[in-house]
Amino acid sequence: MQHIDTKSHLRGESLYLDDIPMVRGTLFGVVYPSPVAHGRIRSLQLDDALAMPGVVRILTYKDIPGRNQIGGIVPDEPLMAEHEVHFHGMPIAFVVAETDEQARAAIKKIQVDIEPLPVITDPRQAKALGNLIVPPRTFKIGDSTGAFKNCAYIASGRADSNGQEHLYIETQGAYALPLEGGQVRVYSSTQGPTAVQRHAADVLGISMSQVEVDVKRLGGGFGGKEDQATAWAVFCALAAYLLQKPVKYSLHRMEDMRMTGKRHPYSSDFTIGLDKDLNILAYEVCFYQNAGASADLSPAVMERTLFHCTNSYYIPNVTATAYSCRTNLPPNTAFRGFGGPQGMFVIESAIAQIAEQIGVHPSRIQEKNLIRTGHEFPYGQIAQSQAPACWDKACRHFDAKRMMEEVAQFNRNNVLCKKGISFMPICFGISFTKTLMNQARALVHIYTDGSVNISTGAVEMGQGVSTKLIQVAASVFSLPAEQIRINSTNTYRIANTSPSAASATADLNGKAVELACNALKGRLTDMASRILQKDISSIHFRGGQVYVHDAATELNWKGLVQAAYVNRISLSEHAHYATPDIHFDSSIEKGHPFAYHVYGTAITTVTVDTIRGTYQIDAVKIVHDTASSMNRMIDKGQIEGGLVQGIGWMTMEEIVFDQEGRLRSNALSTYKVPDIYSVPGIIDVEFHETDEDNLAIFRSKAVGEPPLMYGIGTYFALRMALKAFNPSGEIGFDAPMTPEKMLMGLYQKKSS
Ligand code: LUZ
Ligand code: MOS
Repeated sequence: MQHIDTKSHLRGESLYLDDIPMVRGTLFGVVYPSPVAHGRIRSLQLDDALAMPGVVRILTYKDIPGRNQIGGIVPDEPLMAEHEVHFHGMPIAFVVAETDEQARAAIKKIQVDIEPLPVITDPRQAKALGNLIVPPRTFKIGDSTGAFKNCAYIASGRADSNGQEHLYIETQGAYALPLEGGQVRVYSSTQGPTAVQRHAADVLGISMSQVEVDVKRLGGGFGGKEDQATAWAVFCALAAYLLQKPVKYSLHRMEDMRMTGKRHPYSSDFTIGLDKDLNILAYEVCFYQNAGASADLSPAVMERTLFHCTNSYYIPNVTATAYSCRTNLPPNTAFRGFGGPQGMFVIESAIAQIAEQIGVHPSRIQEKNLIRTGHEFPYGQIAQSQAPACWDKACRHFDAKRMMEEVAQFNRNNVLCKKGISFMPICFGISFTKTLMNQARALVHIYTDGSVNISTGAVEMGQGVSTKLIQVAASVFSLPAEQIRINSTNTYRIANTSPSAASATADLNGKAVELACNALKGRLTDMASRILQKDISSIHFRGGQVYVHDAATELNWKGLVQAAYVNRISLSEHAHYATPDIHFDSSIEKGHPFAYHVYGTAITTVTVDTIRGTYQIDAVKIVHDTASSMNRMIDKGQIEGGLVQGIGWMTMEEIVFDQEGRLRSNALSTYKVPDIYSVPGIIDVEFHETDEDNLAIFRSKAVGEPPLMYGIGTYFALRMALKAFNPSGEIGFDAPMTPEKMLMGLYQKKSS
């Protein structure tokens, strides 16, 4: 089935937040952001701004009727600064005017006097000062200290990975309307409608039952709207509530880039130990996460870093510690992979380092240590592994041996260009790491004309979840997809939703839809059995027709639905799904947190221009563990898109903050994302299809985040090419590998 939005996207007819027809009298809000990264507010001068044409009101924290607080996990994030500012871009005031332009002109007239405080942007420095968001956590299996004594090879080092701007095409924004009786309706470009509802209620000092949040679709989220869509929505809700007028705020790109958090940069130290047969015996790692100025989702992101610190490998002795460090950057947040990629980058760096030391290709070590079914992850879950199967299939299907030989031969024959090849196995756990979040609900109505209408907590952000949900209903009812519609995501229809995140949205909401549809189907089957005077077990639905065994009857879907209505049988169902069998005990850091894992292997080849430091990615060849894909076209799109986003993070996307905590890479002129010219020449995706029994919807494994981590392979392929030119250069592990860094590395001399 084609993505249901294909036609409307192509024709520009899909509706986003900015396309919602505006009600007469709508006002426009703009945030006044802090001009410094850290300081004490001495005075705030609003009079000049208030005198500007069209300005209706300027809100500060003093206008908040409820709590000035939007922290999701830790209550450490005010909606608007009170006496201190903690990052450049932190909201101080909200200007409301008759037009967007007037509001934007007015913020230029606001004057704030801030006594500067020291600005910290480095997580190690923050840790040294004791500035932690939450206490550190350690995952431990075996005895790493003892195991190092039995190692033939040991390597230590440091690995750094930078942040990443989400760059959803649709910027953040919201539109709020006052309703009667102190209620508000908020249209928000959010992955988490319930988070918006909860915080809006809290800030306004009203109940959640008074806040309706509605989401049609997003023009991309990537995690950037899991937690950080909330502020803008709450600003609009607050202004609409106080002024009793509709209020809209749609962020400009540079505002969005400056004020919102990004993927967490990490700085990490590792030690890895191998026996003489290249078995990894021990691994110790310490992660310094740059959380930014408040917690946001950082503790959860840090947790997932620990879960994925051994990537796709079995290591019997591991000690992994993570610090979430408070700095004066915008609070960093969820980004596709959610800390997992950062953890995986470090173990891959460790393997690359020790491979260099031993003088083998890293793939020898990687292959040798792939996790197998029955092996235990450091957090206690026992693997049901497709890692060796994906690796072997990739080697066979793409003839990895020949690819390796071709690279070696090319490098023997060329000086001006060098090639590199890397292998990147992935392993990603599916479920929110916070067990309670793994629940979802669906509401399914069948109308008397036979048409079907579905509501769930899933947010469509381009990933195709709506299409998959329709597939679920169409399959259970055996109806053509056109007969099934999917509603906007709305907190009045579906309550207490988890955000659309963690790659789990289709699984959780799909299972709820399946349960609801099966309940309805049961009632309709019963009805058909009474009408046709046949045994229930003989009744089947096929293509909108009722069958008895294999014979079509006179009764069709619509007739059956009408009969059910006449007989006063409910044609609506609300179902609840909660992932079974998952649990985690954080007091011992052990459990079974994931419904299942997704595996895969990417083989990447690159060519580096050794004069210029520029490079191209020749090919990325992937075997991806889909189990039984329910939509190959959508899944392939996620795999290709995830890969390219991961490559961007590892190669060209370079976030730069200056010493004062100001974002210098604050526009598309200074922050480069992959375009059609920089994507791999070849992307070859082979589905690893199995009929393995799993907890995925229709056994079709989650696909949202895992493919991003294939992009890490590009970093290491580039490094191999660099080393082919300059074997003795000590270049460290510091992503992204921009062409500039590549050039420096190519001509770097060994220091000694
Ligand atoms: N969000 C979240 C996530 O709240 N918990 C998670 O475990 C998660 N994992 C991936 C992406 N978003
Ligand atoms: Mo996400 S990083 O699954 O919002």
